[in-house]
Amino acid sequence: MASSNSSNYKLNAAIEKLSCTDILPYKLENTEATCEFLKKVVEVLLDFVRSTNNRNEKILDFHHPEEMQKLFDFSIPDQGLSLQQLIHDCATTLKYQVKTGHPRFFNQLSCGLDIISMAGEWLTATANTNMFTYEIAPVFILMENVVMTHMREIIGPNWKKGDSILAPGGSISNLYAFLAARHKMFPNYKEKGIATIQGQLVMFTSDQSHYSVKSCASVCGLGTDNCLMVPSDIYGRMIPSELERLIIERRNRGHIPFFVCCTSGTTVLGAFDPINEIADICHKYGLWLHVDAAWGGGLLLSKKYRHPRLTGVERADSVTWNPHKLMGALLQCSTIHFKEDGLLMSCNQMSADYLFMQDKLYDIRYDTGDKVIQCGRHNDIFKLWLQWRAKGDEGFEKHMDRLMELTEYMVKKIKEQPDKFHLIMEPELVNVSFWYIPTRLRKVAHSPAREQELGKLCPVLKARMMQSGTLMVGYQPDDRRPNFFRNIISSAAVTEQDVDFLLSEMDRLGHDL
Ligand code: HLD
Repeated sequence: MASSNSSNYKLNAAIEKLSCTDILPYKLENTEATCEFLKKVVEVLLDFVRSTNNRNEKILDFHHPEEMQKLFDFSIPDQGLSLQQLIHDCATTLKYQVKTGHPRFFNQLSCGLDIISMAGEWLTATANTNMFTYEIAPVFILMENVVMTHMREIIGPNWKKGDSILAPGGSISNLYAFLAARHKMFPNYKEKGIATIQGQLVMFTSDQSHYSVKSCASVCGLGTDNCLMVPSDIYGRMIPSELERLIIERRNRGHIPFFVCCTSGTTVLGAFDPINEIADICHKYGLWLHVDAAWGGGLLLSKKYRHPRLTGVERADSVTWNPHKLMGALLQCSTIHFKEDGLLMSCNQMSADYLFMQDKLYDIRYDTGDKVIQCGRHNDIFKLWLQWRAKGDEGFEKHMDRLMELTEYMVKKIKEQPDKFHLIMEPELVNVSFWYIPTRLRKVAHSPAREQELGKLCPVLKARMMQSGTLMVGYQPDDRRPNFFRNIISSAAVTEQDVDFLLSEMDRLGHDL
């Protein structure tokens, strides 16, 4: 493949020695040379796309950091390098990059390389604008409006008039929910600060939730001890009676419970907390309900799988939903939605008068920049809008259903080979949790001691996967068990044959452990 032989990418002799100041925007007469350079970059990218989709290619060419530092010239030179050298640098960078869109990459919640969304990202890079004002991003701002409204309507009919924003990742989306909730309860906090709250604020999330929820407590001055980790059941779902018990306990201590995060799709087990029961408790005690559906939100698009998992989501006050996960939009693409309009603005607005002038040519409600605590905002909407245009709602629904079907297929195959694989539980989402059983442990009855032994093998088998470059599946421990594998099917590239390959490759690499 060309991608593994970067010397193939030869610029023609007339331009190979040129430098960045010989092309646009410096030398208009070299517009053609500029295009030749860019076409060569695109050639490098297209080869990466080809090899990402080629099952005969490895997912990665693993090297330890010290070795990689020798293989790759990372240095910043005194004198600028030639265009030819830059092309070579691009090719070498991709040569050592993990192909996260490879059909055998099952390692992360965001896997895959959606071609339309990638095309969108290329356009976004070329347009190179900031999303804070309509003035410099008119088309993108209107697209954001349309797509965010569409997503809110999918959450629930009573959400249409709400508000949303794209944020840099699910963690920051959760932080926006926290800030809006505190602002709603204590509107003076923004100006008067911590002294305005006469007591200790406390928040609640399940012990399986994303660590970013706890991080809000630290970043926003509550302290992590005031983010209560509500126990979950054996499937990883928050136990509502435990939530209520903890709320009462803290109220009795004079604390101020104000925020509950309900997780729709936990990172490890893919569990869905029971939204309706949690919403009842929030209603009873007057607490803000945030649904962190960063991972599971994609299932809102599926009639078949939405219920019962996300039933009741329309009762939330805010919802995090990351299209860069199940929906396969390119990284990153994370959204946070509010049922009530106006909160984001009143909570975060600072009215910087050099940017958000009130006397502009156009309707300044289209300037979104003052709704956020960031200033600059990357354009994450175009790639999602273009992808949604390509698929339609129907295409996304089929995509969600397909990922779930493939997961069901994987579970079936695991159950057919009980000597080699131990399924930990029936998944609710595309997370499949299991142990691989090597030959020597196949005749040993399952017990906590065997689990410990199987747990020890996970890092060894994962290391073999990375060294062979043929497969990537994640592993981790949790509160109830030692290391186990967590397989994620969230890439449109995956087929039943890839699932078969995954299981047989684990056995090939691990049978003698
Ligand atoms: O927080 C996480 C985000 C992602 C992702 O966007 O791919 C956790 C994980 O992935 C993960 O794979 O555990």
